[in-house]
Amino acid sequence: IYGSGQWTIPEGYAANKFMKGGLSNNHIDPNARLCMASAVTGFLSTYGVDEPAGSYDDLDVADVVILWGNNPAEMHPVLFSRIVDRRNRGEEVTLVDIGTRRTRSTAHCQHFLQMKPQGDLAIANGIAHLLVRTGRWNKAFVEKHCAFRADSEPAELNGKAISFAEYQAALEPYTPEHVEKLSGVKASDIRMLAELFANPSLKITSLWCMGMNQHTQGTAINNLVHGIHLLSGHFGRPGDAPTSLTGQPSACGTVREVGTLAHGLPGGGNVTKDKHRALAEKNWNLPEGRINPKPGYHAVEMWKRFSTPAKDGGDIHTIWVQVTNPAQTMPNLHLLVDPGAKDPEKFLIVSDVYPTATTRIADLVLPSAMWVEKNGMFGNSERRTQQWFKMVNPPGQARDDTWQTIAVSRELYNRGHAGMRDRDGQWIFRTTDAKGREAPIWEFSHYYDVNVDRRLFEEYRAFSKMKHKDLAPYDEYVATRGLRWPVTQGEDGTWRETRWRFSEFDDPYVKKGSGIDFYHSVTDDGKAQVWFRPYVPPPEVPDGEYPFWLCTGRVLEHWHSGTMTGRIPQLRAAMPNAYVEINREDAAKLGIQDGELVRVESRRGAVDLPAWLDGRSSSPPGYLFVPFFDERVAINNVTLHEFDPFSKQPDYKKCAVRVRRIAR
Ligand SMILES: Nc1nc2c(c(=O)[nH]1)N[C@H]1C(S)=C(S)[C@@H](COP(=O)(O)OP(=O)(O)OC[C@H]3O[C@@H](n4cnc5c(=O)[nH]c(N)nc54)[C@H](O)[C@@H]3O)O[C@H]1N2
Ligand SMILES: Nc1nc2c(c(=O)[nH]1)N[C@H]1C(S)=C(S)[C@@H](COP(=O)(O)OP(=O)(O)OC[C@H]3O[C@@H](n4cnc5c(=O)[nH]c(N)nc54)[C@H](O)[C@@H]3O)O[C@H]1N2
Ligand SMILES: [Mo]
Repeated sequence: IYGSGQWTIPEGYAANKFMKGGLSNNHIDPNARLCMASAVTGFLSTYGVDEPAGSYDDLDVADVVILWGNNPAEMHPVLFSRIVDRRNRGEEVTLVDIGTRRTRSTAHCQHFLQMKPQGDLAIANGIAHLLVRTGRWNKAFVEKHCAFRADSEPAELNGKAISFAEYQAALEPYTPEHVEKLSGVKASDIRMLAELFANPSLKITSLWCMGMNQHTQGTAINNLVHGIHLLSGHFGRPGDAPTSLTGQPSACGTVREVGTLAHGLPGGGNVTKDKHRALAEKNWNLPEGRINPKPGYHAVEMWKRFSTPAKDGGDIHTIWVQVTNPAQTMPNLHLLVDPGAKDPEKFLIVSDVYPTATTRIADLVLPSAMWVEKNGMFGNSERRTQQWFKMVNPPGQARDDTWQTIAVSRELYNRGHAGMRDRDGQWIFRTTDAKGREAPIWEFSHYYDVNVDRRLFEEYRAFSKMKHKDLAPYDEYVATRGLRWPVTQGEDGTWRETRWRFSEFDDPYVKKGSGIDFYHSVTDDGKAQVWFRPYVPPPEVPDGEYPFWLCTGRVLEHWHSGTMTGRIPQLRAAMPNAYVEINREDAAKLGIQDGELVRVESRRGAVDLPAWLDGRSSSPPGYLFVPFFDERVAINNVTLHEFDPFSKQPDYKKCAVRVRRIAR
């Protein structure tokens, strides 16, 4: 199964249980591998547990907000308004934009630091270097709450412990002048950033999204940004937080918490750990040993093996795609999901609400109900779980994704598949009504006789205590606008959410008197890890043949592959087609006019599209940007699929291309 951060929590939970608990098959991975995987490995190796400690409340009180290569004016517009609107109320907030191009977000920032791709690694090390060299790191905080770490041989996610002296020595070369050479950001701006972090009276929030995660050093740069917050003590007070922003509505809730990654189990479990498999087998009432201890293939590997003929080792024969459009959004499409053709020996099932690049090459299309046409739950960036009820009926034969999974499971059960039975011989999705009778939820006409979401969520909730991600009962979410975990019950029976995790004043799991307690520490001593990670150059760098950098990403009007937003006339009219953002100087040199059709070509593929000069955003000379929403312009034929060694997340933000006019 290739799933999604746009799955509802019950959808992902049902698919995960069906695969890992039913079929003993761990080959289930979501599109969030392309999106949040590096944030996950960053949190795990820093704090021992996934997801941000802070919350959106930080944005109401921070004095400084730093954007590490993201464009929230277009990608998180509501949240970004929440920050900049503070200025209308007479509040001061300093915004710093570190990016490879000027965007609509830049226009609201006091500082714009133009960096080279991957320069972020050098910048973060430059800040740490200055804090240490000038003796202005937060010694009390570090002494009490931090330990130091660096890469191990062979490389493992948790690396090896190092001393402060070793950390200091490793940072030695990252002087502001050296960092300027590596990153392109002026030495004076590196000093300016270090001054901000050295000032204990400021409250600083860092925000990031795909610039840091879609990175072959994605885990490393996540570690480094957490590291400067920890080193300077800008952590754990309202307004002081390193906060990774999530892209999809439920990449946190469904992927990271429900554990729908190829190694995951609900509640933050890992299939390789005996204790975690045992807990899942107990909660699911499965015979011992049902869950396979070997992680399945991550997204890139899964698609490579699907696109490779069986005789050449392509051992994935069937993929069921739910709520995602890989024939447009996987990288290096010629290699991974050729949108033009599919091996006829292989079988592709696609659940979607509209015709897409992926349904076009599918062997079987399952029409699906959209969010307003079904019950659902999502979990967002700030650990908030939310619930909604269906508002309208789905048209025609469109069905809930959860129902599709359950109906297939039931059919396998009917045919005697042993995996669809629990330890007592009962169907793994057995659901009873208020009178205790089995509800025939495998028949769509009876699916809403009971609330299947509530039934699945209550089962799932039993996993949430393992990593202190405690969830409230389903009905609590019906009564609120959502609750941020851990949600704990007071003596009076009421449920209380947590806004600042690991901070004693707000998190009930923090040891009393400790102030801050990283209670899932990888070193089991309540400490977080401050990492040293070196600057490493990007995987592909422009040369004489392919002299330009290409960055890809998004625009305000469209959602990813545009299957939904492209069908809304106003949005289509506002942003009708993809374009290449090119600097006026480069355009003049190449004789390219605004709006003229050009070819953008890498070692992997080429696309033709119009040039846009002085558009809403601007790239410096030598840099291009192309959005990926337009199905007719398969820019992912051009992008790289090189990925981070720990997170397996590919880099869509930088590769080498050439651009030229198309002769007419
Ligand atoms: N309107 C709209 N909003 C969306 C989405 C959408 O499709 N449409 N999608 C959602 C999803 S799932 C996601 S993941 C988010 C993405 O949200 P963002 O990450 O904010 O947006 P992108 O356009 O993917 O990222 C482009 C930025 O990457 C930066 N970048 C390039 N190279 C580097 C580098 O080497 N290092 C660093 N640090 N930065 C670099 C550039 O400065 C560039 O502006 O948006 C979410 N919001
Ligand atoms: N070049 C480039 N490529 C990228 C990225 C990039 O920055 N650059 N970013 C990557 C990232 S961060 C992400 S998150 C991915 C996103 O990539 P995808 O997930 O592939 O893109 P979407 O367009 O969101 O696809 C969601 C699909 O689900 C369908 N759908 C909507 N609602 C439902 C439903 O309720 N049920 C079902 N069954 N289907 C539904 C939609 O019609 C759509 O086809 O793209 C990745 N690809
Ligand atoms: Mo994403």
